[in-house]
Amino acid sequence: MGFFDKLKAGLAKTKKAFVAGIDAIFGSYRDVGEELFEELEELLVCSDIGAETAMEVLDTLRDKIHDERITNPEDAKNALFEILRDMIGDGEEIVYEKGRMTVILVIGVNGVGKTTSIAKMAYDIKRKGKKVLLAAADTFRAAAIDQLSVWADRAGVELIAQNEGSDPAAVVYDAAAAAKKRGTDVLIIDTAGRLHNKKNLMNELEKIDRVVSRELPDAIRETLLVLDATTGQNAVIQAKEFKNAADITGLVLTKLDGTAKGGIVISIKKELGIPVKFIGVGEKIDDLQAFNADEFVGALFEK
Ligand SMILES: Nc1nc2c(ncn2[C@@H]2O[C@H](COP(=O)(O)OP(=O)(O)O)[C@@H](O)[C@H]2O)c(=O)[nH]1
Ligand SMILES: [Mg+2]
Repeated sequence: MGFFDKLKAGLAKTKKAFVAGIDAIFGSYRDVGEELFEELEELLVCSDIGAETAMEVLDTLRDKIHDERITNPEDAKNALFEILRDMIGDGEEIVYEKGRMTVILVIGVNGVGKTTSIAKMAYDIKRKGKKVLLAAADTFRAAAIDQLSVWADRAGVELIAQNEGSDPAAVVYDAAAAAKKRGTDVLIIDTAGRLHNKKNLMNELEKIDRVVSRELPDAIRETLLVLDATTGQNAVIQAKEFKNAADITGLVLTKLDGTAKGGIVISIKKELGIPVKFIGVGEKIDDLQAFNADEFVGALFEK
């Protein structure tokens, strides 16, 4: 399956729940009046863009309909899609520079898809001819280290790990040293998501951050927060917590293929002020895509 088809297939459930609902509403009225707006309000407020964003979208749509003197529902629907498109913002890419290492720290709660996303990223970056090294800084469970190791093999990249229970910052220290020695282009750090409280999480991430800053002072830094799209607005709440603990530079939104809640992509940048950089559309190694707003909108809204 090609890239765009995979995206389309991944968004099929969201399309069915969200876009089909919009289509049905605009298709069932002859003019753009209060009744249509009431139905639309109900759909948007109950969708995963969140109530606040939904109201803002509706206000903007009313203004646009007024300013552009839109009278037929088909034009109004296209105006709505334009508003949603603008809200998504543009995707931002990870920065790579020749001769300069990029360090990607990957954070997020347990089970959201950190390890799998790291493997997918590593696979893609390696295919582009760059040298990738993984650091297994989720040291809570031996299984987590094993899992990353299996994925590293699949992606064909090297891994730095220590034993279960070792200090994550020590793993990162080892990885930084190895990366320098081996001429690594991209170092990706897997972290644990099961830290008991916010203070703990903050300390852990700060410690890792200090090690990277000290050992790799010239590196380009990225901190990606992984969010599980199937959790809808809860993902937004999680992100707000993590924002207090780290300088997040981008989001990875996983499991879009398994959910009708893909509408979250529309509001997430507005709500958090952080761009979505990758989306996960399946469990296989090539099922992570750099986020591109136009492609996303195309896959979601086009027939
Ligand atoms: N369907 C689907 N499953 C995913 C995706 N990303 C991750 N998963 C699954 O989510 C589960 C947890 O992933 P894992 O990487 O171990 O999460 P971690 O605890 O954050 O490291 C695994 O079963 C993955 O296969 C995705 O984009 N789509
Ligand atoms: Mg993991």
